[in-house]
Amino acid sequence: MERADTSPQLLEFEKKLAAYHLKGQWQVDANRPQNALKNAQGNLYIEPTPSGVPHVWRWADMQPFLREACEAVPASQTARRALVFTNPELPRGTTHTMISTLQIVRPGEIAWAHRHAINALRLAIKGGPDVFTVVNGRPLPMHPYDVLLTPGWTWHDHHNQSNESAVWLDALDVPFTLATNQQFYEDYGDIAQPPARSAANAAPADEARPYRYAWSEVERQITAGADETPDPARGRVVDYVNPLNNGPILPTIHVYAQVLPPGFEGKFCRETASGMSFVVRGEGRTVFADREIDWATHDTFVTPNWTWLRCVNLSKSEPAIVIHFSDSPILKAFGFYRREDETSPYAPQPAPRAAAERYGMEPE
Ligand code: 1HN
Repeated sequence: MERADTSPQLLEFEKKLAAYHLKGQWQVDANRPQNALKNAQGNLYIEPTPSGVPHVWRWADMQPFLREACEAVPASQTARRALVFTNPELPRGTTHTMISTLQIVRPGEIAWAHRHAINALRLAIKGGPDVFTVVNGRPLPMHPYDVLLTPGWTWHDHHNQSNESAVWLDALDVPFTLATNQQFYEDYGDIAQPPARSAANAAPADEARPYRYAWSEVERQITAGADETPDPARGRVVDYVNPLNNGPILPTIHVYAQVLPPGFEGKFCRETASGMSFVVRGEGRTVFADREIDWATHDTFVTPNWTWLRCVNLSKSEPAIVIHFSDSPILKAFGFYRREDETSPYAPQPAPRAAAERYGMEPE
């Protein structure tokens, strides 16, 4: 932004400040991004600019890449054979705080043991009893849609002792870890942890804390709540909860399953949290102010922070189930979290098609 009315005296003063590694706040204000919203005086942010854009990575497109990754990337080459979903409008990351990656482990392979400050979880897509992750010495099976946690600084190695490739979605707080400059990392040394856990590796609350959230249990909760009224924006929500504190299952990432009933047409909402959504089953659409994203089973899509959206189940007969990863715990920890619903004066107006349907008109 051009600065108006800059007197020679002010410029001289700023030069003097610079020699002492000082800057006036008035100078900092002048360096905001062009698209940031300003107050009437044009000199303050009034709300966040979304980081990155909505985008979908389609399962149908990913499958050949996973196959090719197995040929092109030998297990010895990398700790993890994982494809990083990179937001088209961000220098790194799926959102500005989180990444998700699609990982494949071939029969007989071990993704070697390591630990890092990064908090991470896995959502199994193709797995079974012979696919497992060892977390701080505890082997945990990865059945389809199970969620496994590797909280920061827990040792973890992944094993595939089945006859088919195992595939899962990772969700990690990598960009947040980098932004706060906390990227500690350590190799275990051996390729895998010994079967019996070592007390030296255990975090204090380790025994009590679950590292595995079985899909069978989430499905049970979904069925048990079938009669509950859906939230107007998100559908029916089943939160994943840490039983030790009733909080989110990772310090930085909250997970919930969304069930959109057949024909569900959600209301617009926006929140300061950014998110990544994995489609367990069904076909739907997420409507943003400037675009629509259609999604289907096993697709992953990103919902940037402070972005108006509403979700639609395109099927009139089947529910759609989506697992959502949100960075809301980071925001809630510091009182930053905000949400607005469709009653906000800033909410997008209904699309012409919806308006036409509502008033029984023909769309133009
Ligand atoms: C990681 O440790 C895993 O443990 C997967 O499976 C993806 C992406 C970035 C940094 C560490 C894993 C990762 C990762």
